[in-house]
Amino acid sequence: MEVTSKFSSYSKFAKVQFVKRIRNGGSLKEVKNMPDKIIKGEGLWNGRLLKFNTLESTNVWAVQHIDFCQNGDVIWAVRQTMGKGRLSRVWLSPDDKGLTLSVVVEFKNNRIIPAVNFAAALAVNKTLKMFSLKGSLKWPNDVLVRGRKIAGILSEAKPERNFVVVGIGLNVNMKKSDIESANFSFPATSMLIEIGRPLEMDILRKVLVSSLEKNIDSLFIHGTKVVIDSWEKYDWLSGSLIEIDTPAGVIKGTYNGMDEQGRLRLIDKNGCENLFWSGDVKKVVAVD
Ligand code: BT5
Repeated sequence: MEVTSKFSSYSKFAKVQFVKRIRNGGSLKEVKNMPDKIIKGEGLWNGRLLKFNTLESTNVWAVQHIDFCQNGDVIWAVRQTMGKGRLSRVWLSPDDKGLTLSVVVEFKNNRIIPAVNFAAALAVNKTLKMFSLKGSLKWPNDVLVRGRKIAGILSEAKPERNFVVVGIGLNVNMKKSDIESANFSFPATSMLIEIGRPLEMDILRKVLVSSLEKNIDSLFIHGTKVVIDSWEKYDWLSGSLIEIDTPAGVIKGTYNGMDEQGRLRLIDKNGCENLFWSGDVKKVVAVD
C-alpha cells in the first residue's frame, strides 16, 4: 500500500489536465478541489482511494471529475457537507458520523446500470451482516434494519463515457438524537444505535469496499439476474400492499417484486401488472 499526499501524488497526465483547465479559464478553486490523499490499493480491484477530509458530495465530485477518475476508484469524504439523494433530495451525515463514498465503475453494456444499484445494496447488507446486523432491502435504493433506513444508494450513470458512479451513504455513528433532530420522512437508524457501540470508520469502509468488489464482479460475470435474485431474498416489501409515488401520481396495488431489468412490478386492483423504473414506495395497511 502506498500513501501519497496532495499534488505530489498526481500522475503526469492529471497535472497536464490541471494546467489545461487553468489556461482554459478554470478557477484555482476547482483545481484545488482535489483529494487530500490518494491511497493506492484501497479502491476496488486494487484501485485508488481518493480521500477528502471535507467534500460537498462524493457523487457530484466524481461526476464532475470523471476525466480524473479510473475504474475502481473510491471517492471517500470523511465529512460530506451537501450529500444528495434522488431527485435533488438531501443526504445527511452530521460531522463525520456517516460513511459517505462513491465508487467509479466502468461498464461495457448499459443494461447492467440498474443492477449496479442492487449489487451495492447487497454489499451494504453483507457489511451489516459482518457486524451481526440483519438488514433488508427496500426498492429501489434503501437498506433497512428493523424497518428503519440505515443506508441509501445513488447511482449516476455517464453512459456516453461508460462509467457509473455509485454513491453510498451509511449511518454509522449517528446517535438517536442526531436521527430525531433530522426529522426524516421515513424512520431511520444507525449502526451505533443498533449495535450499541461506535464503529471504526476505516475498518467498516474496507469491509464495504471488499464486499462491493465481490458483488460487482459477480454482476459482470453472472449478469443481472443473479444479482436481482439475491436481492429479492432480502426484499422488505415482499407480499405487501403498497403505494408508489410517481410523477404521474400515487398508485396503489400489490407489490410483486422486480422484473429482470430491476423495474418494480405492481399488480393493480384490476389484476394488471404495472412496471416502474423509479418512485417512492411505502407499505400500506389494507382497510376493508
Ligand atoms: C438516497 O436517496 O437514499 C440516496 C442517498 C445517497 C447518499 C450517498 S452519500 C455518498 C454519495 N454522495 C452523495 O452526494 N450521495 C451519495 P433518497 O432515496 O432520495 O433518500 C433521500 C431521503 O432520505 C431524504 O429526503 C431524507 O428524508 C432521507 N435521509 C436523508 N439523510 C438520511 C440519513 N442519513 N439516514 C436516513 N434517511 C436519510
